[in-house]
Amino acid sequence: MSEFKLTTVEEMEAATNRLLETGAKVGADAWQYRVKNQTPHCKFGETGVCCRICAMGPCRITPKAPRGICGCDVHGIVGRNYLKFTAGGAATHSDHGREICHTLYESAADGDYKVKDPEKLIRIAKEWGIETEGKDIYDLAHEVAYTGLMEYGKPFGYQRFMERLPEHTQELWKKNEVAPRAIDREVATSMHMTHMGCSSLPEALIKQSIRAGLCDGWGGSMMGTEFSDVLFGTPKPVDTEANLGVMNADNVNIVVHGHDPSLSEMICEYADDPEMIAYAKEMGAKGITVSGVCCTSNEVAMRRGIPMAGNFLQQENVVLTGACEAIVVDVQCIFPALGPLSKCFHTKFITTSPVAQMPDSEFIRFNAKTAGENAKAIVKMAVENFKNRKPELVHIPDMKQKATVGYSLEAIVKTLDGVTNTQVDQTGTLKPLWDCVAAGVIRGAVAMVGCNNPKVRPDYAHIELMKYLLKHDIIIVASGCSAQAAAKAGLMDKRAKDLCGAGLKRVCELADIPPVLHMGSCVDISRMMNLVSELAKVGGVNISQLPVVGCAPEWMSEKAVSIGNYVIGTGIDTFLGVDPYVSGSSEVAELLTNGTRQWVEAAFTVEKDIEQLGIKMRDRIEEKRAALGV
Ligand code: MSK
Repeated sequence: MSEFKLTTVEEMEAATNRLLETGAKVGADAWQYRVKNQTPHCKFGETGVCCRICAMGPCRITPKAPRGICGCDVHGIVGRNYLKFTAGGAATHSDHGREICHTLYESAADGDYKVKDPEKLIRIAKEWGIETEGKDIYDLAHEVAYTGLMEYGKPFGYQRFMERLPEHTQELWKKNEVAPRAIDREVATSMHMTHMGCSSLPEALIKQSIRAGLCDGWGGSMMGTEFSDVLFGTPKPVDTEANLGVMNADNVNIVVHGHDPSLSEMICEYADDPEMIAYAKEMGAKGITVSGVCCTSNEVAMRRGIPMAGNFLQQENVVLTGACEAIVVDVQCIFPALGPLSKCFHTKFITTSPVAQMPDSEFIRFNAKTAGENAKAIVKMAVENFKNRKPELVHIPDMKQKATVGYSLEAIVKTLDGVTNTQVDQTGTLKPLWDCVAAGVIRGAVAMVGCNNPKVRPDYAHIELMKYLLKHDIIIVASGCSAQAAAKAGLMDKRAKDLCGAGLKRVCELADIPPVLHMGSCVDISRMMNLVSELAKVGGVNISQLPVVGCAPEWMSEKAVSIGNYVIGTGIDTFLGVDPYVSGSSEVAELLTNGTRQWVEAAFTVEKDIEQLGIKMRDRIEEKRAALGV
């Protein structure tokens, strides 16, 4: 076995700089330059004190002008902005979930989309009280999908998945009026509350932010995850590779980017088609390589072992290699910059969703009914573009790491079951994990999630925090671009166990796992919610008592704020490395960093010093252990 060495952020930055040199030759723009044009940022926006929800303004709060024209103070303005931000994220994740429900509704035995995990479908149907006996699996799939779609607009009741939670959390949510009702209702109510002349009371606005977040985490996102598993298979551990070196100079390179696996799964399917591979050879290539960026990459990596070319701030890099025949996108986190950038190269920038249409792209409308046809057309377009490549511009950084990914909750239960229980009964629960935590072999867990943000040195916070926590026997579950940062560095290689403290290293050896477990995309943070919920039940404690915290050190999107709200809403303290535009209001900041404990037993910590962020998380985990007496 070759010697194992982590890839450093410095090495990744050097690779990026080399790609920017190619970009300079063809007059390409890049986020690194645009950041310079946009900084320093507007202080009013940055602190959240600018209001433009009506046409009397915009109003900006200063010591000399402490109220807007309507009389709203800074706390109301900051709180409203925060709620709007959350609603944007909850709507986005949940609409992704809705699309997956529709795809499930279109599934058919002879269609492009099939049910790959019927057991999971039956399990969910039973959980939801849907009769399963004697039903054709596709009739059942349609009934479950329809029931899921009704979760968006039902007039009464709470989200069905809420019943997965320990009684204590369910009661707490109902008592404090944060229990999530219909998904569309929570988003619409949030927009109603932030309309001119509605709520300006910080408590009401922050409470609704939690509720809107919870309809995402325990509603739209959870359905997105669960039904993607039903359609495309529940992830199991699988080997893959990560970083730009996964692109292949001899092959047609197709990069999938975005979030919805309905598209990327189909692209992978057709790129594997012998007919398409033969066509690629006819065009002078040796084959077809599909790799991914952002969360759609996580989806296909988890289920198919498709390599991950990079995360959010690496999306322009794949085009800058000069070896990308097509970057195919669906929804979310796609830089509009990819349009003009692709024009500097031979790359086809292919948009596919009516939700994410962009200038300088070729639009091939992707739809569940014509998915196969659409995917074939896209792969063909990429193959035919190989001949347009300019060899003098091709440079793929020789940089990649091995990674084992695919740790769904089901896979974690199965894998960890053998650790402490090998001689006794294998219960198929999280009891072995609880035993490891209670015994202190593992001190606790951190859910590392979220994006890159140029405000933080890209990937540095993710990687350094993970290294620090592993050393202190704190296991990491990761998703989204955080997971990709870990994979690029090598932290998902099982050999990274040597970076762990003695206890965690032993667990990694016994269970044969990497120390950072890849749990999927950003909607898959719902997997983490199910994990803590089950762990609390097994341990006989409340979720908020677990030595577990969430962390998004480089977050940037509205979705991340919605996630943060549902993670604290579920009872898990969450640590952020970027301020969510609330520093302008002492009242809103106090509510988010402390006040929410009265409703959901958890709150945020914002800490921009990455070293301090790590120390604070570890301290919180140890505090929870001490309080539990373990
Ligand atoms: S893709 S939301 S940059 S994690 Fe899910 Fe990455 Fe953040 Fe997008």
